[in-house]
Amino acid sequence: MLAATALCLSTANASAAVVDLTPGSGSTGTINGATYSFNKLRGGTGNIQSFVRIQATGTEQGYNTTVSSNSALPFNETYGSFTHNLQLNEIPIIEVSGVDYFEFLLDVNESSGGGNEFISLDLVQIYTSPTPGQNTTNVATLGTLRYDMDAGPNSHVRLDYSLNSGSGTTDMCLYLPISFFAGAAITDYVYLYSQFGGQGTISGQKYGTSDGFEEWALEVMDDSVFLPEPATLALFALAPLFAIRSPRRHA
Ligand SMILES: [Ca+2]
Ligand SMILES: [Ca+2]
Ligand SMILES: [Ca+2]
Repeated sequence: MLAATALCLSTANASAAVVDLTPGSGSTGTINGATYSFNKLRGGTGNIQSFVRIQATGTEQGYNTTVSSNSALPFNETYGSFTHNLQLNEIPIIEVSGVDYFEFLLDVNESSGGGNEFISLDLVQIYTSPTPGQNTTNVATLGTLRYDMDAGPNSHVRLDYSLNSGSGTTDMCLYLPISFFAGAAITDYVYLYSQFGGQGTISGQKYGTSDGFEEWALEVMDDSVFLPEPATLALFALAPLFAIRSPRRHA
């Protein structure tokens, strides 16, 4: 399983990708096998459930975890019920053209006008681990790296808050093939680490961070599918089957 993951990452794009979502509807792009899209790949609306909020001025970074106090948060996360642990079997799965993806939503909040509405998403790394509640600042030790936007060249995504202004409206959707998680237990904890604001000002567009929090969320609909979806079980081999029978093994 480790060999398969390494192969997946090593065969990724050879050149840096800039996914520009600032044109709005219809904008989309792929970085290292993950799709960053302005629009949802599947219609409908459901219950949006935040799992991490990140806020700082200029640049910011952070990942989802559950800790006991604000001071225990590793980076620029916002303390409270909107920042917490997440398990693999809590993430909705979307099937597009025969490929199953985990779907993550991003809602950004920036100042409007003067170019401040722009914001860059500079890094996404996703780890899985049997251990919840981690708060290390050494992100590479969080667990098994499942996805790295910057594996190979340094890529980023450009966003414009003013296209979907307001808290609770989705500005970007991230789709990760569930095959990236092969060999994980379905109860493994998922850490989504992201960085924003690193592009600074480009042609008057101020990609640095301002105003309110950036929020990663899941959208759960009445008919959402989660692991262990029968069609996906083969990918997860023996580990998930064991986890299903012993869900508290890693608790
Ligand atoms: Ca900005
Ligand atoms: Ca980057
Ligand atoms: Ca912001």
